[in-house]
Amino acid sequence: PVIHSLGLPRIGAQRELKFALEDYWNGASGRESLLSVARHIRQQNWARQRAAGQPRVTVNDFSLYDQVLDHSLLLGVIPQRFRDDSSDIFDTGFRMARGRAPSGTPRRACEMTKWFDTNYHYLAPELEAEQAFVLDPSKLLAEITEARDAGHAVKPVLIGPVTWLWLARCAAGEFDRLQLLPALLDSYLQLLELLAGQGVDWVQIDEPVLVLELPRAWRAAIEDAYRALAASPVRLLLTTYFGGLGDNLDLALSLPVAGLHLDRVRGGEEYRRVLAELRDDQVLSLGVIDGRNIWRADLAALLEELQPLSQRLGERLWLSSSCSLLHVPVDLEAEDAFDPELRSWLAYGAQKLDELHLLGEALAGRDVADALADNARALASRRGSERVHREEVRQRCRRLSLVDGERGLPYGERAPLQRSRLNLPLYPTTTIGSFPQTADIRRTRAQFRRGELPEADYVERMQTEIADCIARQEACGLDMLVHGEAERNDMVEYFGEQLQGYATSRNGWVQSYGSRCVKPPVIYGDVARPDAMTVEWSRYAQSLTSRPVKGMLTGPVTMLQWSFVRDDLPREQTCLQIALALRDEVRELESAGIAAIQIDEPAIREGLPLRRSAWEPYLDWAVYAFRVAACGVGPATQIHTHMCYSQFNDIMHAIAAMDADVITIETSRSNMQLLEAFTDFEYPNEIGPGVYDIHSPNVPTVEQIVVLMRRAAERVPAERLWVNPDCGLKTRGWEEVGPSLENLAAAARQLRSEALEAV
Ligand code: THG
Ligand code: ZN
Repeated sequence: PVIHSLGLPRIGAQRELKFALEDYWNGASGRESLLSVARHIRQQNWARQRAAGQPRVTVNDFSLYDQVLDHSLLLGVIPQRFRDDSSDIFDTGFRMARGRAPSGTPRRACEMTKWFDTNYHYLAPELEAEQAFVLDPSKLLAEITEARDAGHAVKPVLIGPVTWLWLARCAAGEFDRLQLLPALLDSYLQLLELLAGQGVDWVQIDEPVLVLELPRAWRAAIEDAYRALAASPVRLLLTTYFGGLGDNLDLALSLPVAGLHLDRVRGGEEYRRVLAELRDDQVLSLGVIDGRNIWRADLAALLEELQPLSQRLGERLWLSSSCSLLHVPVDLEAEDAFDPELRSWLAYGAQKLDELHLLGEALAGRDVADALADNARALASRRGSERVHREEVRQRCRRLSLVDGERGLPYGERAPLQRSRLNLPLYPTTTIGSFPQTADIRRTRAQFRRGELPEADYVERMQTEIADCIARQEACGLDMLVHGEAERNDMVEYFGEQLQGYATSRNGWVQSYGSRCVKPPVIYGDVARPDAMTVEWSRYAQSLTSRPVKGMLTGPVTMLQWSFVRDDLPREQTCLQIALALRDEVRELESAGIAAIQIDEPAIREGLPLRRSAWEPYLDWAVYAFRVAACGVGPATQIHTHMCYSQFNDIMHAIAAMDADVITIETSRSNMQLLEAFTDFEYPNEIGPGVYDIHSPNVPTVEQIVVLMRRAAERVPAERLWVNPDCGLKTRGWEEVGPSLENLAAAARQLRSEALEAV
């Protein structure tokens, strides 16, 4: 078989690209040093692919910020507001991504949103109804030349026309984006001809939309597109991932393309049908190594499956990861956080290339017995490990019943109990949980982590931060306070560090967007909570004030969604285990006198399966898991939840079914439009529509907040409204947060007196 890559991580093993980008953006270094770091990462990636037995290296998977943005630039699709600017074209992409760059005028950035069901964010292309496409292949061609100069044969990767169009937004009024397809295809044809002229034989063309349930017009677009591109002289590897093709399989098989890539990990045995119908001159590429997770593959099982295929197809069988390796960390060699046993179970990006290499060697009849034995040993160790299986956790899950997801009293009866306990005014004010993470806070945490600060000193420093945070909130006049989360790094990692069955890496970075990365913790075993996680911090904060302090937890679905999950247990089972651990934490907070507890679920929507037909079963278990976490408390304890970055309309029934007493949501940028989902649905419980856009450095005025809240009060009875920011404040500075929260509290006071005058 032929081994190839769909794409490699591009942040560098030590996040070199992140630091180079940020240095460039803040003027600490020049363009040349950024470009040199980028070149180095590409060269390393290509060398790795060659060392792993790949005849062609993948080119154009690299990006300084985002591959979808690069593709828009390749097609000359630059929104008008970035065109009337004579500044450097090099910075145009950064300005589109960030709203600003070292040169040029600041503008509203392009919209950023999730790449399919991953935690990676891309920049949405913005299209005009009369959009023209003007090829600018300079980046692509330069990278091809660079790879060739280093002695590599290349396989460029492009985002397919239908996927790119599917992901695009209409810049002004809505129009049918498919009307742009013919012009777009002209550009693709031109581009492919250009590549053929460069001697490129294969192009990987990514169409992950083929795993979605596509409207008929979009299926037709696929057909039109690939009929048109068949005129091109290069061979196209039509590449699909993140799922099986389902109803689109026949369509894909009917297309005049030279090869088809299928996600064997998520698509299951679907490829067997492809095998039956593959034309004699077509290549089948199978994504057999999981590009979305960090477990070592079962090579023996794969070999058994692949042997007959390899014999039958020979060089027409290609092997790769299921999807780009963008979604896994770079190299386990650069990781030192795990004990030898756990480590032996894992494969990061570089190790996945090794696994593919090994498969190729074994199928070519070479002796790789030692490596296979090593793989088998690791798998056996994982299967038999006592750390994976905890009978008491399994038993507790089995014993769960519907009543464990019930509050006992309905919201209508809980609300008065909570109101009298919490003694809150009309339009109560609160925040989402985190407060500015100052350089000092980060330094203190880092010192403690490195063992340079004794625990007692660390606790004292954090308590000082909490006291400061409480004092500032009281001074602003907020009603429900938070402790500020100075002790936390990432909202998922923090809990992953404290739960059994979870491991956190030291260098397992994965790109989230641009220069920003996350370190998803690894769930390797049954999840349990050995000790209280947040109780002492919350208890301390509550001891400092007579106002209620809200406890702050990350919900089970978000914990699951932003972690690397087990491949030996259904996701919903793991989710329930996390829910039970959180349930204990929630109850212990309640016992410690915490009267309101927030359980964040920002990822509940992105957890939706890509196929709509699978939504309801997912929502059923996701909502139940949240309720299991939340429902162990008495009716007078108020449960909050928080969601952001989401369109809520199509899952409102599930959000309501979570039955949180209060939900805070991001609304300020949409001018309360997001609130409409809640009013159309007649959301029955309390809502805090965000009135302070925390993604912007601007301080909202009292008047602006009052106007937004009046608009909210037209839609939701005032008795059920809260006043709060859009999201946590950890990325902002105190100089903005202080005045903003003062204004927020002042706006609430004004709204209260207006309400009094009205009666
Ligand atoms: N945590 C996790 N996943 C997430 C978010 C999160 N996915 C969605 C959204 N939030 C992504 N947003 C961000 C925002 C900021 C950063 C990462 C993702 C960020 N990262 C630091 C960096 O790259 O420098 C590193 C973080 C750290 O030091 O721990 O700033 O909140 N899991
Ligand atoms: Zn948020």
